[in-house]
Amino acid sequence: MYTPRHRLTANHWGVGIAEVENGKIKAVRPHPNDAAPAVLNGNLAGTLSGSWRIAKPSVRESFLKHGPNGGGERGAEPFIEVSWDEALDLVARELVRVKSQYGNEGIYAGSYGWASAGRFHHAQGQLKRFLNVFGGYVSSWGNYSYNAALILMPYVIGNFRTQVKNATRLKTVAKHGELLVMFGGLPLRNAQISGGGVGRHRLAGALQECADAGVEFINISPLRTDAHDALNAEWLAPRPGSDTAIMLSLCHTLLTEGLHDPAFLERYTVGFDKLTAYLLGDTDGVPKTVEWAAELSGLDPDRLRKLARQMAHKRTFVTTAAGLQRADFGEQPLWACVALASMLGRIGMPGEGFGLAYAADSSIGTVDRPFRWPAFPQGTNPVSDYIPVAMITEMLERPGEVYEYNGETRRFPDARMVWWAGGNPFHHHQDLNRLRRAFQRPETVIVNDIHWTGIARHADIVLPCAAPAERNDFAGGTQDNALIPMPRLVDPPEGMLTEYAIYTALEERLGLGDTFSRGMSEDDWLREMWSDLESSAGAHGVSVPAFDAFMEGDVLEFNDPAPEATFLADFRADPEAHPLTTPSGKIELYSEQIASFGYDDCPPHATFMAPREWLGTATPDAPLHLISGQPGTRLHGQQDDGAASRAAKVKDREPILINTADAAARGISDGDVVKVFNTRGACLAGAVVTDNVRQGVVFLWTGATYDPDLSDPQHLDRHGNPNVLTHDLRTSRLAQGPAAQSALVDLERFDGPLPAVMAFVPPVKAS
Ligand SMILES: Nc1nc2c(c(=O)[nH]1)N[C@H]1C(S)=C(S)[C@@H](COP(=O)(O)OP(=O)(O)OC[C@H]3O[C@@H](n4cnc5c(=O)[nH]c(N)nc54)[C@H](O)[C@@H]3O)O[C@H]1N2
Ligand SMILES: Nc1nc2c(c(=O)[nH]1)N[C@H]1C(S)=C(S)[C@@H](COP(=O)(O)OP(=O)(O)OC[C@H]3O[C@@H](n4cnc5c(=O)[nH]c(N)nc54)[C@H](O)[C@@H]3O)O[C@H]1N2
Ligand SMILES: [Mo]
Repeated sequence: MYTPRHRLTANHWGVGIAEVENGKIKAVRPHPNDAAPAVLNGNLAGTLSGSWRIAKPSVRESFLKHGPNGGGERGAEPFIEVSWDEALDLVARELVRVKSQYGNEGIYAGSYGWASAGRFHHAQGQLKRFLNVFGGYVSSWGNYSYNAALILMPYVIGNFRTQVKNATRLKTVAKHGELLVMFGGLPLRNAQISGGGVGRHRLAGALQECADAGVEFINISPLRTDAHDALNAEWLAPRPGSDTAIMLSLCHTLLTEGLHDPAFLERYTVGFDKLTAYLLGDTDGVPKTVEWAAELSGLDPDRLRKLARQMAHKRTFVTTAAGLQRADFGEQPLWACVALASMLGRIGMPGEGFGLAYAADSSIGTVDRPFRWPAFPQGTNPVSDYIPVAMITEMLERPGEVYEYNGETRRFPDARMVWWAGGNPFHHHQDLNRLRRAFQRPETVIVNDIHWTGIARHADIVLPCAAPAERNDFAGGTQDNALIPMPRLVDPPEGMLTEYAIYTALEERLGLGDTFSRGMSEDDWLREMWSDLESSAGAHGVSVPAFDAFMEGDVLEFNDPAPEATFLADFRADPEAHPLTTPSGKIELYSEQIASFGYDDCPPHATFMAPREWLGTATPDAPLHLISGQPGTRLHGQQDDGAASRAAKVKDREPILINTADAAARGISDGDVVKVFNTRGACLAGAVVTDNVRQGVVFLWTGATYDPDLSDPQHLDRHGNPNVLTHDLRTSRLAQGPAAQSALVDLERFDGPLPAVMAFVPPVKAS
């Protein structure tokens, strides 16, 4: 048995030290350097050897018997276990067939998802390199996290990824700031993760420094716990979806009370005149007063007026959570936040201005890496077609039809084969009943996964793969300053392959020579990637240990290249020498380019538009606003059978937060199972009755493994996946981002016989 010299384990949620006994991970202890280790590490023990693990390559019964178009229903049929030879022959046969009938444009492998940390064994990187040498695939663009920001911000203030890298460090807020106003809070729950890995968690410490320095906090969010207790934050609980109105009313107050900064607006922005006309109501007859915003948000108008004055008189930093833009017209709160900060005139000053998506990633606003980490090279994709990532259902429903996106008119590809590795659309996508129907359309669906997740259950061919703790790799977060050894801790279950081994076997079957593997072993690649790192570190005057020493050693930390970064400090110092990458080189409070697209769902300046579903349109049938934020006990749907994830469940169901008054009105007590429903779907969840959530709002975490009861007319999800309830409309035609947070539901106590959760029972036919 393989015994590593030490037992570091890493994933997107940080580093842990594993206790291994008899070839199994018994427990994961926090790394001593990490002051705020993630509870998510608690899921690892057990999840690799539990019943949920995919044991063998498996093929959907009708597909195995009759081939593609051979009938049966994806997601409803059992699987038959087959040998690796059989499974890989089938995959090779389907690849050749689809390519010869439809070309590589017939293969969709956008394959969105978080997969696992690890620079080499990255599921999407492996799949994409393989398909690139096979002639390419239709890809996806953007993400579910902050798609509206990715598309909108280049018009307003510049590339969003650059903003994240250069984000104002919270350290400077502690030093210079006085007031931190947080739209959507800064939940530590979310800051457990950083994409690609995180050496140590810094947000709690950084906020503590602010609190110790006397910074005041205001949490504007339907959920009180979006600011943790140590911050002593004032809690303002608006209706979800009303933030743009709130921000515009703050702008209106600054303007009418002469508290704005005309010199800043003149020098650094364009379009303030157009925004002014809108704020004053010249263009639509509605002045954006605090009374107007109070009506929409449910907040007190006097409190809003006072807030505008506080922000003008104190050194203020404003943050807007990514969750706010995962909603109808999600572009608007981002733009309104920039407008508000521009009117305050303090952008580019240490500890002031604004920041977006803080807490969505542990490292934003706390640290950055000094140079790029090495990556497994993906090569180039000969197929240029792609879809905006959240249009997966529409792509499957409407091949060949046109859609609008970011100023373009595009056509959906005709995907005959779908290949997913390292992501789970039956976790991340909205309106899962509709997705399920759309998923019947492709001829062939291939999925690589570790567990029997929703996507694996909707495949034809399932390729099980080795998990991170079962392979040699190293982690490095895209926004973090640490490289972390990930030595293989335990052997994979017998007969399990790594994805690299899968593609190497396919390359041979398909006669691709060694174009995928270059004839190299996994270890060869790791060493080559390490030597790339030695070069890039060397170019920065940094030396790194030799690969073997690194893998046997501890976390390697580098210095933050800009520990006191202030976003846009250069631009503020000299806007001519450091123009923004926007069309005008300035902050665009009005965008001529967006105006030229003529989208009524994304006007050319920050605009309040009532969400399609929100408390303002609530009906007796759907009176409650459903928020579905990130779960504190796992990453999305990953390791949902792990101890930390299971411990939070109520009678095996995902917990749903219900306000005390809403629960009382329905005769619901803490610990009851409830049925949550609307016209799109229904699920069971476990009631947590609390005053921490605003009245009229219910909060159901994402990530309970999809578990539909197909005998129920609404395909009742027994486990509590909020995406059976969310709508599948986009933020707007500009970004075509997901808008999960705009959904109305109702709920009732579930008094029927409680069905067992079947999510962790493999859908495999006994042989
Ligand atoms: N309602 C609602 N929906 C949401 C959101 C919301 O706020 N509300 N948030 C959205 C956001 S921000 C995001 S980013 C998405 C996240 O959506 P996803 O990233 O799709 O969610 P995960 O559960 O992380 O899916 C990763 C999958 O990869 C598998 N996996 C892990 N490691 C490996 C590996 O090495 N190889 C292979 N082949 N598979 C592996 C896991 O088993 C899991 O099935 O969800 C979105 N969905
Ligand atoms: N533990 C854990 N951490 C995670 C993840 C995970 O799955 N588990 N996922 C990671 C990923 S991929 C991402 S993208 C980030 C996402 O990070 P965020 O997008 O910041 O996270 P959310 O939880 O979706 O939203 C943050 C908060 O916004 C509030 N909110 C929702 N709607 C509104 C609104 O209309 N107005 C106001 N004012 N507030 C609102 C909610 O109360 C919610 O708690 O989290 C990351 N962190
Ligand atoms: Mo995300």
